[in-house]
Amino acid sequence: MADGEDVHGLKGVLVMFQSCLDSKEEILMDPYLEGWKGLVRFLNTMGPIFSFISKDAVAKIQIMETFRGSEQQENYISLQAMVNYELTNGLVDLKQPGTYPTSGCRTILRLHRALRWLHLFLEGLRTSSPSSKTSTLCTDSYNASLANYHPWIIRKAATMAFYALPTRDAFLENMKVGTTEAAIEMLGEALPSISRVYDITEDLFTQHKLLDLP
Ligand code: 1Q0
Repeated sequence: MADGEDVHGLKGVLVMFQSCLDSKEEILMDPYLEGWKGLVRFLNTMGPIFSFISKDAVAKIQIMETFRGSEQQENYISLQAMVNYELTNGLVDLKQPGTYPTSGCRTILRLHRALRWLHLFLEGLRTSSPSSKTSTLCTDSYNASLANYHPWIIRKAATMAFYALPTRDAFLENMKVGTTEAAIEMLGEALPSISRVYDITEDLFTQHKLLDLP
């Protein structure tokens, strides 16, 4: 990260996703997890009503950090290395939950699905009109992505919580990049890298038939 860049603003977080991609277009685990940690910090500023969401995200980040701190850390240096290592060694429950409820592959798959929500939501925010409601933007992006993988009770709790979201202008201001216009411009610059990370992961998981891991 360049000197003087604010890691606490949304820009710093989105830049993390940009720096995930190495020269071979593999996704590096550490900046990927840093990106998620930054997003969780944002979520935590929005009030306790979102804590059931941030707790789940934190639990998943911790699973991955434990792999990165273990003797197998090199096998988790990138998403590609992880898929290769876990599949070669039979460390993933492919059809039903069993011996490996916290495999890296199934854990990253959950975050990967949430990244789709994030992209849709921020893109919605970027292209919204000043009178748009964040709860509607958030519900629409959730219904078009993550909701498809959640049981009714979680969908209900999530959509209720969305009513407590800050307004569009407060959101754009919380990004800490200056004016509303500057925040919108920043989103336009940063969103393509989120989409790139999403697409590469989607291809990787499709190629190895990992998109439905229990
Ligand atoms: C801004 C509002 C945040 C809305 C987040 C949308 C996601 C709703 C997800 C509801 C998840 C409920 C908790 C449990 C879910 C698990 O069952 C599920 C599956 O895991 P498993 O192990 O049971 O198979 N887990 C997931 O689907 C993962 C969910 C991770 C969500 C991570 C969300 C991180 C949010 C970041 C907020 C970013 C705000 C950015 C904008 C800032 C602008 C100033």
